[in-house]
Amino acid sequence: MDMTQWTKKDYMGAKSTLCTGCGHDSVTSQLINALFKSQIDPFNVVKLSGIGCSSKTPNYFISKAQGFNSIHGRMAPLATGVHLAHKDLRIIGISGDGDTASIGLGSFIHMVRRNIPMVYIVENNGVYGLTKGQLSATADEGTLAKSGEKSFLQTIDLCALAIESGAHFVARSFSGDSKQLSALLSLAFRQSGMAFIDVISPCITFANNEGSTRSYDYMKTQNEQLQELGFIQPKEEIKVDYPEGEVQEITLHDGSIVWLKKNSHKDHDFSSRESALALLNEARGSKHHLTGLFYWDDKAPKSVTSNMTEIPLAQLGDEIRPPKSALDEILNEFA
Ligand SMILES: Cc1ncc(C[n+]2csc(CCOP(=O)(O)OP(=O)(O)O)c2C)c(N)n1
Ligand code: SF4
Ligand SMILES: [Mg+2]
Repeated sequence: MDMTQWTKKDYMGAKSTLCTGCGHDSVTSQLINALFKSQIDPFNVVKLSGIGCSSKTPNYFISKAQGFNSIHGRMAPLATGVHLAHKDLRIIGISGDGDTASIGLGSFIHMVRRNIPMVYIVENNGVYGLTKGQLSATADEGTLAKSGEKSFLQTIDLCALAIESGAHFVARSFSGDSKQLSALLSLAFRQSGMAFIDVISPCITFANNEGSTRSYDYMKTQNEQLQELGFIQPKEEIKVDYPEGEVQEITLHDGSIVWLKKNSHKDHDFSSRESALALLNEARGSKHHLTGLFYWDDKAPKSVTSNMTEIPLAQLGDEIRPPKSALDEILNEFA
């Protein structure tokens, strides 16, 4: 395929109907950028979601792709089914914190265990935006909802849970950090297994109040980046001025380059599950939102379909039917 076959327009979708300033729209913009830069075949994409403002967003990118807006919390089993039926399709799933961390939690964990190849994005605002801002299970302890309700329960950290459940690529970003988010998305599109990105995405209408730990103001002061992250596509000219020392440069199989400059957590080894979990555990107690690439094992195990036929199940024809001679043989046994 010609590397510049697709234009940015090929990745556009319908006009967003979300509230102006919603973080989810920024995620969509970076998704379109990363898809375009990665020259993903739009006709080979399947967009999946559950229910929520976040789950509406697949409608706002790649109109040319196929899509299925499912029921609340059921994106994970849907993705598993899509992959089983047609393992050659590229799955992009968009979910919300309510969708994934509450009603869909059980199926999410099992989908991660099965390593269903897809890019799984949670647009995490700590509230149920669509149903008027109730606190979700990812709301930080002590955060204040617009209604005045204070969260007193421990938060569910979806990144830690994904690592614990066996994910091989786990990162967190902020919808307002276009550089970090687009680099992480571009990297996620190169993973052969499941790539999980939790994006803190403020709800301007129900979680942008004083006392909320997911408001734009809060994120501006409390976003702590694990590493500075850059991504260079195979045919791009490399003109990044690498700072001296502390830079990890990784060349991927297709020639693209990822560079990571360690920031505050100099000892973090992103290839170590233990190190990633310890880091997330430590961050949970602090007031900061730690963003970056937490865990990446590029030798990901195979997915559930690895031992299946090369031809996608949906395209199997006569191969799955026993030939007439085999049926005759069985019938003759009863003759
Ligand atoms: C089975 C079921 N239970 C409850 C609802 C109501 N409901 C719709 S969206 C939603 C939560 C959405 O929150 P989230 O997934 O975080 O998305 P956001 O709107 O915040 O982006 C709920 C509880 C539903 N649609 N279906
Ligand atoms: S209610 Fe919140 S999450 Fe939903 S579209 Fe508006 S700002 Fe976004
Ligand atoms: Mg939400």
